[in-house]
Amino acid sequence: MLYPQSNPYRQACDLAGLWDIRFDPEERGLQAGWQTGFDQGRPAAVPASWNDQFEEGRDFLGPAWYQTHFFVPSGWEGKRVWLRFGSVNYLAEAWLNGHSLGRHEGGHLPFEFNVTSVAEAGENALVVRVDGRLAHDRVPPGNVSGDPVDFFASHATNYPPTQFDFFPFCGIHRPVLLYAIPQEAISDMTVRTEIEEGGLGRVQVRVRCGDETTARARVRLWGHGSEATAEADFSGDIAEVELTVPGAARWSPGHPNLYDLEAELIRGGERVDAYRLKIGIRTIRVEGDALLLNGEPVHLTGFGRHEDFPVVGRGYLPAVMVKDYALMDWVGANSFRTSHYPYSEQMLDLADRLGFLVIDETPAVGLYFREDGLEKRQQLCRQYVQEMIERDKNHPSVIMWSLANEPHSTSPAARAFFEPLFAEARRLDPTRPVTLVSFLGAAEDSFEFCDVVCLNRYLGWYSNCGNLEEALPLLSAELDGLHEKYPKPVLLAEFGADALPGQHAQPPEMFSEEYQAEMIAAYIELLRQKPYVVGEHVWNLCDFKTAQGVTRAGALNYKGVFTRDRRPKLAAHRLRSIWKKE
Ligand code: BDP
Repeated sequence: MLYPQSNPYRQACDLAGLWDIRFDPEERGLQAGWQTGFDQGRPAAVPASWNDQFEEGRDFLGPAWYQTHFFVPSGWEGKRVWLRFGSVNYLAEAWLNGHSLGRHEGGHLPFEFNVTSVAEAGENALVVRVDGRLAHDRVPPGNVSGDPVDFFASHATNYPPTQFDFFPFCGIHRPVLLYAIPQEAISDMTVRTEIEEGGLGRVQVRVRCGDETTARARVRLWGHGSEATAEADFSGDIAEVELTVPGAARWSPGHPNLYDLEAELIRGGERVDAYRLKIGIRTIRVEGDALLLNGEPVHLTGFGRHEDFPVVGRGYLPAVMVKDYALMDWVGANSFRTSHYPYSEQMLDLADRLGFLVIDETPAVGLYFREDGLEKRQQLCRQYVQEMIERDKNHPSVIMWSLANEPHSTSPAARAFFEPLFAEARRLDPTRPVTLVSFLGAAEDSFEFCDVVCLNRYLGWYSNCGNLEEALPLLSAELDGLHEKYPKPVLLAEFGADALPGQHAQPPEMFSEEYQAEMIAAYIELLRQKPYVVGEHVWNLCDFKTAQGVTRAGALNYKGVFTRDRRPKLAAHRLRSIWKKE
């Protein structure tokens, strides 16, 4: 899915601002006809989570209704007009001027509606109903079954009852864009790159047009002293070209070289549409125990993280995004995982530009495999894989797809659940490794399908508490055993300890900044002795908001090496001294 952009053929406008919101705990809105608009709305910021904007909104998960009004800009007559939502958590249903536009399930991924026939020349009323409630047949699911078999003991009594360790923020979380495209328009582009020996870059571009077309596609690439152009007719709605770039400037974390690439639609010698992308020429593959970027082994240093900040919750906040890259750079990270859902498009644009490697993860966290609702959960997971790959396939920064985090099962059902998802991911994108992230023996059968074995381990924290001497040999033996069974590269995708900022202890003990720093450093030292380990991702970059529960003081997870307001703990300095040396 292409992000809306403005150029002589396309225009986009952002509907961000103060919308009206009305909570509907008794679910009267649909019957009362709020679809056409409602009274007694209060101002609410969009994009942002609603939870920390209102006293009674904190633990309210919906449904809530949003409304706003807008005018379609002049000059859009004769164009196709679309309305695009970057992310609404969790279930969204929208109406424009009382006409139903449709619904979308799942936060963190975009969806859009063609509103050409329902948008008015005058003022337009947009209404969105958002339902973020937790349910067993939603993904991620809630602990609603009440059956302790279904969830971690530690999350069993959470409030709100999540089946995952982060706050279930609700609302319109990313930009809502109204945009216009020509009647005949480019609807998708897929870019794949290869580098031949001798440094010749090959850039394959597949252009899709909204409908079958007799127009021609022209693709131009420029940058780093090169220029290339190719043209092709469409066959049906697809046109494919290949461009070659001698001596290509490869994209990598140290050298995030980007090229400009523009596809144009040409009819009778005239340009009728154009779309521009930034692309990077690079390859990524797994060979034996190594992860190869541009043919060279790469070792991942970095974090699992969250989109989370006080007051805005999970809302898009560009300044924090920029700050987080500055912190990751300062500490010497070269990568991160979008735990536990795809992040904003802008986050990936910056990763391309600043040179970070990204493991892009679907929102399938805390999955469980009881029969009840299983089919629906699987169908949602499939949808997420498709939507994520469609959205993010052209980013050079994205080096791997993660299909789930910590599925809760050792049952055979997990295997049957994941096998088709891996196949789907590989069908959609044969160029990137695919993985899922496992924990404590669960779903490890599915490692068979993974290109890289990714796992989360907390020995010295949740087990062998405070005793690293005991924990480390166990971890070491476990990693060796796992690698023997699955001879593939291994990434430790999470490890870490909670540290209360300002808490100190010598000798180090749990919850002190010293213990967190010691534990992280000791893990890294151990991992570096294993030639098959291709990376270390500390959990977490920053402290983040969780549901309330006995293991989460102040409803925060304190495993950040930075605080929630982005101040370094001792561990950040320690990491910097390790990673920056390299
Ligand atoms: C892991 C989860 C992560 C949690 C972390 C923790 O993947 O979401 O926040 O544990 O307990 O199991 O801190």
